[in-house]
Amino acid sequence: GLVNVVLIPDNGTGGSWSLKSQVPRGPSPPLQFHPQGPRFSVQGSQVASSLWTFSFGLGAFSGPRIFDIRFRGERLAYEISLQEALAIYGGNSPAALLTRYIDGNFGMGKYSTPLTRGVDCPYLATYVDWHFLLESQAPKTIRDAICVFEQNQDANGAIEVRLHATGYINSAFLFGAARSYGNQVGEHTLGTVHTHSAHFKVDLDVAGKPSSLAGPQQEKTEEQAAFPLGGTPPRYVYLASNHSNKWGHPRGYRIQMLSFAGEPLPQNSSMERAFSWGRYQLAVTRRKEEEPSSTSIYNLNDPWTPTVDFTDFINNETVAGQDLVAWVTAGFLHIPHAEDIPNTVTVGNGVGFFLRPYNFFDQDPSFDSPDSVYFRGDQDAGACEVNPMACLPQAAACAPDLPAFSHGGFSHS
Ligand SMILES: [Cu+2]
Repeated sequence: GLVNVVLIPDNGTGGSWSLKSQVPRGPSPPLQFHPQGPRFSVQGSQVASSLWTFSFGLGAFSGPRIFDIRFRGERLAYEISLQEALAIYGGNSPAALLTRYIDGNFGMGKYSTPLTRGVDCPYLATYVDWHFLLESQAPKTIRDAICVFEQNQDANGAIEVRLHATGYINSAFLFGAARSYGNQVGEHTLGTVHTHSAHFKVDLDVAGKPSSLAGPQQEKTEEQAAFPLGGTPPRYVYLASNHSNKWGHPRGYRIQMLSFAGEPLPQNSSMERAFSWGRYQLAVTRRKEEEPSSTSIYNLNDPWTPTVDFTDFINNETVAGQDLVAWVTAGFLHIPHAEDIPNTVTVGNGVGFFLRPYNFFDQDPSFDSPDSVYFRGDQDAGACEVNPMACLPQAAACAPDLPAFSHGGFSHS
């Protein structure tokens, strides 16, 4: 037969894939800084502020995770961690339609790269190196792998977990009926349709106690506490301790999801069990030492007989009054379009969930926040003693003393 050869010129930094700007530089962007110094500290892997404390880390394969999350000294969660990220592609060529990334196998920690100061995180964020020992006799370091900064210190006791997709899209050579599987985004390039799904472990310890499922539905078994994608989402789900607030309601934390995920593959696909967690928007199971993770790094090597099949966690065991773990799926459909070139933007491509106090307190705890601003009509709002905002022009009169820019390089392990 005949092969149609198309020559793609290498235009270097002039190519459509290049991130090198072709326009002159403009004025500097706004800068976040702390007029009276940072209000949190980072020591080793511990973060502490006046309201929140937690430990953080990076799983070499599973990625970001935080532990022992406390609000005003009271523990809310033992662990909140990413478990897996998945992308399933379609297309009109074998290479495109067989592409299925199960990122934990590659290593979401291992493939971290140094964050760029002032670009990936605020300039004055605290940047923390990550050390790891993997596939080597000597430890390695990824500089500035994690950043910590105060953006919105939730004095109301809420925690937000959010994941954004960005970077270069997976694309395919454009031919035939390609446009049925995405958009043309370059001269010979099809941006291929795909799903993004991520799975999170949420091991709540509401008020330091093992937490049980509560809410209008009062589920009885793990089976009943698993909510399939496409089914009616639970409008109110919260985990509660057996202690009550002042008003006699169980002290709880509500899980509020923000996701547009669909089922990654139909359940009759022979590979689907490798990421069967994708069947559920939320599942609540009993906490077990032998069920530490909803996936395995080996699931990509043998998706037909996966090492960990999440559906095995869900059986007829009762969840009432037990120590429970919530497993949350967040994702969205991505049909790449012209604006995904050269890189997918983070804006609008974020999904995740909130953990919000639900009768956990006797009233909104931000009422006790030292950040509160309160003045009356008969007061001078321009006086620093009356209104803390009026102190800022003085406190923030000098430009901050910024650390010199340095960069940790482009390597990943
Ligand atoms: Cu995508």
